[in-house]
Amino acid sequence: MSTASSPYARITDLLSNISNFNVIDTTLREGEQFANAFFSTEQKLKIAKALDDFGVEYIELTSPVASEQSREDNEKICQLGLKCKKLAHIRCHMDDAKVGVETSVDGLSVVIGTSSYLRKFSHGKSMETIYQVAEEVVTFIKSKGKEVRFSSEDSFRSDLVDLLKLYRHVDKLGVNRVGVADTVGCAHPRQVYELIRTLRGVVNCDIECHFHNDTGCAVANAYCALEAGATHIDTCILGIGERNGITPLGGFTARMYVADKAYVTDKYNLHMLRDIENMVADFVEIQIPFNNYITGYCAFTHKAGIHAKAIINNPTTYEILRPEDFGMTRYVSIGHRLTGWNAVKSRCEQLDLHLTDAEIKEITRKIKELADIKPLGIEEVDSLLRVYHTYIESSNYENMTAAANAAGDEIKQKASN
Ligand code: HCA
Ligand code: CU
Repeated sequence: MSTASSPYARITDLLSNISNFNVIDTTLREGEQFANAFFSTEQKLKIAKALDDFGVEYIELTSPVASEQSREDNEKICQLGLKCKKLAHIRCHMDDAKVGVETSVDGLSVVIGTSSYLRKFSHGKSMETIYQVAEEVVTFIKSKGKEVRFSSEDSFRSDLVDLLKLYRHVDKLGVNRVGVADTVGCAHPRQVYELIRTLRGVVNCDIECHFHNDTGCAVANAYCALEAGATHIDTCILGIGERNGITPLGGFTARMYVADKAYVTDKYNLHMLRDIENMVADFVEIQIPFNNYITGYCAFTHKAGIHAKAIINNPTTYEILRPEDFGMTRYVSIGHRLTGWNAVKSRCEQLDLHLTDAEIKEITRKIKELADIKPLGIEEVDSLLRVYHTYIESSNYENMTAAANAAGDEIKQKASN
């Protein structure tokens, strides 16, 4: 039976852009809205360069009308000769557009609030006024030959009919992209899928999505948006941004790598991720969270005995991401009460200590006994194994239990000195 006619054949998802998407990293715009961010010119240049080397397709910069320094910094970034496209974020306002088109960016990311909250409590404009301003601003930017994206802030709390009408209108005016923004982080994947799929049927242009992470859905929402036909995803390094931020570049990369490893490893320089994150963490004075995707200190640490055993036999058993692909290394933690003798055996092999399985089981018993009082660091475990090995070799002890106990005593003694 041919694959095509097999009832089990994978159904080609015509809408999905899982293997065909662009990243718009907005660390230099949304990220600047993070509580601790105050990037110097030098820092901005370093971030822009690193993102370009990593391979993102676009970087978004702060509005040139935000401040004189912001405008100057944008110019400096544009002069770096980066491969990625540079965008500046502006309000949907002719004053901003007039300044924006005079700068060196490739395009302008225009945004206006469309939810009733924003229309009432922020800019106070009716939907009719929004249509008019949008038309004026988009037409003007296009006439100046710049790429233009039109986005609606708080899209998920906006009236669907109003929203689709507005997007269709700007699409007809020739925008390069429309943007959907979950400004308050309220959306969940199914909602995202439905809105983007509907929008895909309404506009011909590309679709950009921007997800805040207030309820922990920012990566999943980005993925679902691509499945439904979105083309561009906004990210920030470490997910920094307003409040608790947006889709993190690292987490998004992890998700997409699992979906299409060849595509993602080919397109992005994944080994750079850790350095980029460390750099930004340093600039904004935060620590990399322990549970950070890919680069969190325990992202590739395996602990429980049964996990460790399987990981040693075949890492794929408990690893969906290959640490080597990200320049990371795997670590099997053994100095604790959940340890197992297979992991201890593997460590002995690494240390070139020849012990029988029975001897290893005995020292594993000792590790568990010691670790019931306090977990042991890897150096302590290593020295316990070495001492035990010497004792076994010397045959000074009547049996392996006595050797293990003596080795344990020696390690305890060392620790208390
Ligand atoms: C903001 C607005 C924004 C804009 C997103 C976009 C949002 O915080 O100033 O331009 O698509 O989350 O709505 O970041
Ligand atoms: Cu935002």
